[in-house]
Amino acid sequence: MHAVCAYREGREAKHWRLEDKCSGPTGPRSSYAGFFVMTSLIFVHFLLLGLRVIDTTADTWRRCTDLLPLDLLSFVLERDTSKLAPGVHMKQAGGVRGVHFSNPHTSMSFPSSQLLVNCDLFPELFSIVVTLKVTSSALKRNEYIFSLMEPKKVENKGVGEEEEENNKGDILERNKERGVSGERQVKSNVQRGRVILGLRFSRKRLHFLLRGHGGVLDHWVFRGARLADNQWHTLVLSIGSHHIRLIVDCGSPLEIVPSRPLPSDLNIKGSRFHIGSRGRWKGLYSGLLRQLVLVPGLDATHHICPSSDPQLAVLSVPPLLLDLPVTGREADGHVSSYVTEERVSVGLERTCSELLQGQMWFNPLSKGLYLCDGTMWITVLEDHKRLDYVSEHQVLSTSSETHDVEVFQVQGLGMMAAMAHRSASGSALYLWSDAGFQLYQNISTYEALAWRHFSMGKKLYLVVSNSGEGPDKRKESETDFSVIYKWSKKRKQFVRFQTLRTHCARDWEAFKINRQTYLAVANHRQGDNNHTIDSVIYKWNRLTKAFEVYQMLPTSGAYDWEFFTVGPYHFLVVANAFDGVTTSVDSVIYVWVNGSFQVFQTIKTFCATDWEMFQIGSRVFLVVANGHRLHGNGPSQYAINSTIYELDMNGQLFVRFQDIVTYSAVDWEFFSLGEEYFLVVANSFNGESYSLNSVLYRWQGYEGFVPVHWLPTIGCSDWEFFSSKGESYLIYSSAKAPLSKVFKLKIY
Ligand SMILES: [Ca+2]
Ligand SMILES: [Ca+2]
Ligand SMILES: [Ca+2]
Repeated sequence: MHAVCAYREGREAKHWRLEDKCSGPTGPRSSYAGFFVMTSLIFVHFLLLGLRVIDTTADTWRRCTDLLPLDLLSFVLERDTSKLAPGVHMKQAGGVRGVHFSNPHTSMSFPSSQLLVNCDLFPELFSIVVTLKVTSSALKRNEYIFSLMEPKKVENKGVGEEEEENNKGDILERNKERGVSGERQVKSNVQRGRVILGLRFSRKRLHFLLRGHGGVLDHWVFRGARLADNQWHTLVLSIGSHHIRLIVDCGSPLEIVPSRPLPSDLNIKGSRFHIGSRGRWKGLYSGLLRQLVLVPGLDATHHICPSSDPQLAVLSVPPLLLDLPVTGREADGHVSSYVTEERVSVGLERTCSELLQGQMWFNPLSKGLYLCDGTMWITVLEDHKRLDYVSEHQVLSTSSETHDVEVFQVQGLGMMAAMAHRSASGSALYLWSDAGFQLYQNISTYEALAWRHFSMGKKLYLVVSNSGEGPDKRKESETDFSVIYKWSKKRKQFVRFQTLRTHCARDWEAFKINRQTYLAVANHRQGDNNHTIDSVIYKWNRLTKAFEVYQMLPTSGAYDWEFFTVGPYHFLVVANAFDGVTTSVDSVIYVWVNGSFQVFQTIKTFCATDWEMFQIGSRVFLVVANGHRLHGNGPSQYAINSTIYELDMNGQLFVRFQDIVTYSAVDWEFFSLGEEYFLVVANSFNGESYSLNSVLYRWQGYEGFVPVHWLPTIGCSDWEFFSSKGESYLIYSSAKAPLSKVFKLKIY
């Protein structure tokens, strides 16, 4: 039989679709919440006065600066590793892989704000690295390698971009007279949006397009580049305010000096990247594309050239295009250079596995050279101190699928992981050793959903929530409960301590306020379909030596509690997933006032499954994992924004800081390595497949988080970060396969 909670999810899905058309959250309830926001805000206004104030300047345009190289091709191809996007095909030429586009599919397009986050002005200096193979059919057409398009507008724009197709001179600069005179191109009742920036082929020539002063699209043509010869080529195009320089296959540069400086205020707000097209059939790139990297803020030439294989010089190539078959290129007669090249890969990131044992990796940005020993990269040479990479450390077979992992330290014994296993055969505790996690203790659970550890004094406890059927298929009321276990130093085991009645509890949170210990349970659902129920705060009673009900808080399909403290103030946030009708419900931030939690702020969420609080310097952030969204009777939407909020001390509110597209996200994990900050998201489902990448994001300062690693996962249910003996690790659990994986993180 299915788990009670998991099984009902299927039923819920149908149910939601049926009832979603009726109504959303009702008016009275919203204003009720609003009332509390108002009153508590006035109160908290005074509370927060003593806190440090953040200087927020929201009115000026922000320039995108200090960014890492942005691998545009990986960004679109790595969203789902289980299959290629429609309209994208992997092809091989000369033993080298590239992708071919058969239609301008939307999956090859994304808002620029996903990579250039929280900034509006394109970097003044940047470079573009492309490895491509142009086919002969490109010779007569205009084909876009990539484009950055303005948001769609309905109004008539008149003068501006059009199909500039004439080419005068070897290197033609500023073909603008056509834009000004507007002779052939005034066909633009622009509904499709205009090119802001683009790289395209037409008639054997490479064109660089940039929307410049006065909204006119300037374009520059590199005529002598000789790219259309059916061979692989790697281009580095470097753009500064006074130069546009093209280097082909690490050869001598072709340079254009614009007659006036390029615009420094290129506004990209609302724009979209299109890879291999400009978002429509006309202009679709017909050749093969292997590498496409945007490098903001610097000329990447010296990171790539000189190269032992200049036609295929690498800054960053999508993983699925990397595995070259051993045969193929030998036919080119470069056996010796082939061997050299294959033993030393070049690029931004790579996972070291048994397959790559003995392989060297040169990272051109850090100028570091590494050797794969079968599990991790050993440093051979290094010139830079901020590199990081992720390698698979352990694949842990578990007795069943897992809903949650909890990692904690047991004094005198070591690091432990408690896993909430789905099967009725129970859950397991694992003990960490250098080889990884080993089974330590089995604990009877009934379709466990969540574990949480906490301590009181020197005593260690664990609490687990059960949701399902017992071994005798008893009624759920007999198995829908949570159990607290206490660590016995004598027996070196966890032993049963207290039982609490819960309702398909999705999460336990433990915290202390004024040296009192509290537990908060997220009751997800009672009975078959009752989601608007109370979740409960329990308080430890020192006299009775038990947890007792302290406060009830109304929740809607609660999935997660997150407790945190800012200065002297204590916050508790609930992730509300579903109210019986819709997933579009308010999640609530509570603040501790006079001995109880009161509403501080409500935030609209979409099947919220997790909140994670983190601090960077004095800044306080909260990120929500949004699971999915419903549109009327239509199918659920799983690719939706999860949002990072920042506490604005002036407004005493959490305000939107950054949206990140996630795929049925179920967990966020924040951690720091050295002086760098990371977030990893558990993407669990994209509407079709459970095999998809979880994504690791790195804090880029002002701009927020940008994706830096894609970690393949199956039905990812949880990420946890931990460190041991100076090494840092991430573990993920799978709700769809009986395995968990430990990854090792490295930073220099
Ligand atoms: Ca966990
Ligand atoms: Ca959480
Ligand atoms: Ca987690």
